[in-house]
Formats: sequence, structure tokens, C-alpha cells
Amino acid sequence: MFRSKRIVRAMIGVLIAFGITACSSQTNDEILEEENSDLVVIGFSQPGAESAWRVALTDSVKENFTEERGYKLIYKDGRSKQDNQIKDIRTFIQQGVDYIIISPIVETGWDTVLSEAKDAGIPVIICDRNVVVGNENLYTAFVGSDFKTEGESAVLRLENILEQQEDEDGQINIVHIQGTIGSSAQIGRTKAIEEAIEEHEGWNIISQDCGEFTKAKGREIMTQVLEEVGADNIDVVYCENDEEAYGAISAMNEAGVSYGKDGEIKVVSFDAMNTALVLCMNGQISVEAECNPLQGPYIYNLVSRLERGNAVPKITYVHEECFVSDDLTPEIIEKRRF
Ligand code: GYE
Repeated sequence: MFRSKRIVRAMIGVLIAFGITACSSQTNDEILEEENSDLVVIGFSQPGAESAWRVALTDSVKENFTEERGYKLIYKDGRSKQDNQIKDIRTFIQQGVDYIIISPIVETGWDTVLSEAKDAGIPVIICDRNVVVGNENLYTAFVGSDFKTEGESAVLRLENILEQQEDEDGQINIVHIQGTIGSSAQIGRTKAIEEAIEEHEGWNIISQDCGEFTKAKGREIMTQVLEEVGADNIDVVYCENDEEAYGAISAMNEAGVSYGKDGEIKVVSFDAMNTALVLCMNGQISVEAECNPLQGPYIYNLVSRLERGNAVPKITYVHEECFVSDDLTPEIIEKRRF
């Protein structure tokens, strides 16, 4: 069906071309448009640009859907608001794009706009974070992370680290800096640490606040908690992404608090961007759970299969690992693309 839409476009192009020979009044733009008329048009809606991770995801999608490969990508940034993302998706529908890719800021609230895309016959691929909708058929496929598993891997590595150190009072006090509330990344990572609290006698969350996945918020929260409870009463800061960890670290630096391998406070973080992995290798961050932003190739693979009329899997999880200092060397970090 999408092919046929492009065939119609191509035919219009041919008709226009026929017109040129007759009156030869076509502009360069029109010729360009005509040449591009058989490109597959993709609308890509991102929630914002709050982190280096998200920029890496944007780049990965852009790198894969190039004109050389037969695609035209229209990119929209929702500036951290779901309403903006919904408007952007409606614009894609009006433009009659061939596919829509959405990284949804939060999980809920997408049923209506996804129904509109479905009615228009446009397949939707959800990437990075997932959606929760009444009818799973409203989207074609999901590509992204298993956030609960990421959280569980991080908790496992944290357990090992804590077992190796003697804590005088047997209490592990955790400062929990959450990501955007309602996003899959926040929900899965939060669930993992909350379940760990249930399982471990002596583990307590002493502060739980939303850091919006940003450095500024992470720093603000950590500064405040340090003032309120004092560094001596904190054993772990569990940050739901690297930006928040950078913020918490800068608050600890400012307050002259020791952290990491030789310090009182252990930092747990998610994403494993190169800068954070260097901090992990050097022992400042104790656990780095990788979240893989290189999702472009996975999405490209799905779209190519759909273009050939083949079925695609409903869920594709990207490959991810979890690191502590001993797993890392400069060579390993240099080889990575994000
Ligand atoms: O961890 C964070 C970003 O949804 C997995 O969003 C993504 C998260 C990622 O801003 O850095």
C-alpha cells in the first residue's frame, strides 16, 4: 500500500516532467522534488534533547535513514512535552509520511494519536521507551531497551560491591534520583531498585526525587540531600541516567564528599556513555548499566523488511551490558561509539 503511494507520487513526477518538455518552466526545486519523489519518507519524533544519550540516538537514526539509501527523514524534537510530540505526529500524518518512528516521553496517552496514524495507514515503530496502549495493534513494532533488566543488572553488581565492604551498622541508605516520571526508563529502573529494597533487610531509600534525566536536576537534588541528611548517612546514590550522575558527582565534589571506590558513597548510573565509562574505569562511578542508543540499525532493519512486505517481530530488545571498574580499559572505551 505504501509502495503504491510512492508509485502515485512517481507518476505525478512523470506527468510533471512531461509538462516540462511542453512548457519548460520547471524550477530547480521542483526538479529536486521530482527526483526525490520515490524516497521513503520517515517522520521521527523525539521527546527532547535532555541528554548526550538522546543525541546519540538521534544521530544513529539519522545515519541509517539517508537519501543514499532511499530515505528522507523528517526529525522533530518535542522539547520535553508530550503535547508537542503529539502535534508533531499529527503533522507527519498530514504530510502523508510512509512510516513514523516515535520515542515516547512517557508510556501512556498515545491511544488517540496512534489510532489516527493507523487510520491513515501509516505504520508506527516505537523506539527507546515503550508505550502502554489499549490495543497493541496500534503500532507495528517496538525497538529499545528492557529497562527492568538493566536495573536488575545494576542492582546485582551493586550487591557484589556492598558485600565486599563492611558496613558498621548494616544499613544501606540509598538516595534515589529518578528519571522522567512515567517514562519506561524510569519505571523499569525504579522497579528494580524498589524490589531490591524489599529483598534486602537493611537497604533503605532515604530520598526519592525526579531528576528529569538532567545534570542540573541531579545536582540540585544531591546538594539538597547532602545538606539535609549529611554525607555520613548516605551509602549509595542510584541515578537513573548518566546526566543525573554527573550532577550528583558535581554536588559531591562541591561539598567535599568522598565517593566511589575509596569513598563512602557508591554511585550507580545508567547509559554508559563514554564520559561516564571513564569515571567508572577510574572508580568514581561504581556501576554503569549500559543503555544502547545505537538503535538506528535495528529500526532500519525493520523498515527494510516492511518495505519488502515481510513480517517483523513485535518486540526487539537491543544488546546491553553492565560494567564495573574491573571490566573496563581505555581500549574497550575507545572502541565504543557512544
Ligand atoms: O537513559 C536517558 C535519556 O529513554 C533510555 O532517556 C532513555 C533515557 C536515557 O534521556 O539518558
